[in-house]
Amino acid sequence: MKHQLFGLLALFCLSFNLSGQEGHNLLINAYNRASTSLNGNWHYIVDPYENGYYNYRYEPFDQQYNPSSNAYFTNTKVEAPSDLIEYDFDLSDTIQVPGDWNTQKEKLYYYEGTIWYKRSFDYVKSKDSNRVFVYFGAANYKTEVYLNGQKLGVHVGGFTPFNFEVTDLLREKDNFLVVKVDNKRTKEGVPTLNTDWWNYGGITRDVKLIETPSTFIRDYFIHLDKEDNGLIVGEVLLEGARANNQTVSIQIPELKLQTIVTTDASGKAQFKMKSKKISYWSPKNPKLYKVRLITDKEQLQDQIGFRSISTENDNILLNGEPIFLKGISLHEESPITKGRANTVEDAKKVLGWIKEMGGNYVRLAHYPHNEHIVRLADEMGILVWEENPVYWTIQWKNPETFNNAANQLEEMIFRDKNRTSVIIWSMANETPVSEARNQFLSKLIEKARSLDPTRLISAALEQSNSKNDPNIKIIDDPMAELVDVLSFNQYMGWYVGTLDICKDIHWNITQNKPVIISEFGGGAKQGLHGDKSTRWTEEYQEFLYQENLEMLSKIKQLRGMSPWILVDFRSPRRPLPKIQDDYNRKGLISEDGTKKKAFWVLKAYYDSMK
Ligand code: GCB
Repeated sequence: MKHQLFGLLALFCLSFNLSGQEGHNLLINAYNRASTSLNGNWHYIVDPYENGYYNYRYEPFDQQYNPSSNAYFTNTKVEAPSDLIEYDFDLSDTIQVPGDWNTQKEKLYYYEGTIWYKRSFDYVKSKDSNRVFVYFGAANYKTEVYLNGQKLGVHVGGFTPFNFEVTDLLREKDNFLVVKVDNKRTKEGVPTLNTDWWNYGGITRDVKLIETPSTFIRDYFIHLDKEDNGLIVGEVLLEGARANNQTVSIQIPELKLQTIVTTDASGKAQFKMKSKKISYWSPKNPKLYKVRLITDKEQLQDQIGFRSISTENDNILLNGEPIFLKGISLHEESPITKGRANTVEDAKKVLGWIKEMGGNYVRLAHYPHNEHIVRLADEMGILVWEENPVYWTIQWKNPETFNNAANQLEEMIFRDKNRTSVIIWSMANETPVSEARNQFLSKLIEKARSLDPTRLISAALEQSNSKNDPNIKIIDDPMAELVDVLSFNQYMGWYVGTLDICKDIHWNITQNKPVIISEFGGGAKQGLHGDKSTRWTEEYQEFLYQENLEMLSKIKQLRGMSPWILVDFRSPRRPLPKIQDDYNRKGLISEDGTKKKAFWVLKAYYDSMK
């Protein structure tokens, strides 16, 4: 009976999930679909005054019935010698897509504003009745997309994918895709004006055309049942004129599993498959299974692992066993190009360092990173914390800001819900407690749980001093009640006092939950040596790690950590010449890939836990 009830509950949750995601039309598993890459050199025009977007009365061209030929998205060409057109994409410089503009062109290093991109292409569909979508892995921050002079839509948010259908606009020859990307920071944005990372602009991830049948698999979510780890459960959603009453076959050949389901009136179907032979995914056994979804028109393949993740009192349980998360934080910066990362090679390098350090866990801070790294974490057996860019001081009372944050959260969960390595969705980082903020975050948590009831929820919170003794730290943030894992950042010996204070600090954590220290650390310029009380030396940072690890080990609920940070990263808040030179120096590895002394301290700590 209990089992049946859970089954019913699970079904309810599943259908709730799908209806919760009808707001956007993202395609699941864009990574493995039949597609044509539009990566490469695109022409670009730098437009700080948004001259190609607004007329001289500051009215947007794309909202006018007959837009002027000076509207850049029309890509108008001079035809007669007397024509006045003040731009020409094809005579303009080119830039690599994907890629941030700041590190590709010296004059764009500090640029924040609009850049227009244009790429022309021919395209012949493999079947006349097929549909085509243009898919962007990400562009920072606000993107307006036009094909052949028609607006496809707008996307807001710098780190999540979006796609638009182009079936009716596409022609076989001479298509032109024009993309306006604006990375100006705004007060109401997510993130807002103030961050501690470089505001890399541009089309920073892959662009491609995805071709699907007229009715196609738009979404699926496949995972281990929360209650019964011998059961693989899932849901699938078809979209198109013939989405209802269609059969979908789901197969996991290696487990000899196959089930055939029929979609309901809204194109959805749920399924269950039982197996006694599942080899559960874990850092020691990063086993992925080929999963196939087949309709009469389409076949999609994915690689999915099966594991359970839960908490029990102050433990984190992976496949029912307590685990300690030996981690590190990471920004999405390439150790190879030193701009925004977006390649498998970038991901291999940084995740390789984490393995070398004895780690099993990464905090992808402070926004969703590219899909390569999450898929590689699946393969390499590295557990992942993914984070929504709600950072510091968002406009908590602004409903538009909330919708934006909720939308980015939804897109992150949508893209990665089938990635086994992802165990924690983080709602926010270091946000100051207030009634409005509490409501904002509570609503995000509710949303995340409805979209994905299978993973843990957290947020990097802040700590406070206890009333009687400033050396006793507590977590009195009301969000502590709502999260599954209690995480907080602390900077003893760097922003708070010097290193001698670590001996006196204690935490009095009253919540019966596992604790992850989401950040601690301090800066060191690689190659700078001195005594351990001299800031910026490798010795100071080394000592800071020794003292902090000893101090934090006394927290009895400590179940993991992601010190700040694996690699030095660019930040305009860090101008100190000769030391910082635009880099936050809290990395254990310099931007050139050289390890600092503290790397070995953390490695020794993690190795000692084997
Ligand atoms: C923090 C932030 C992180 C900063 C770091 C620092 O608490 O969460 O984004 O980069 O401190 O280095 O100050």
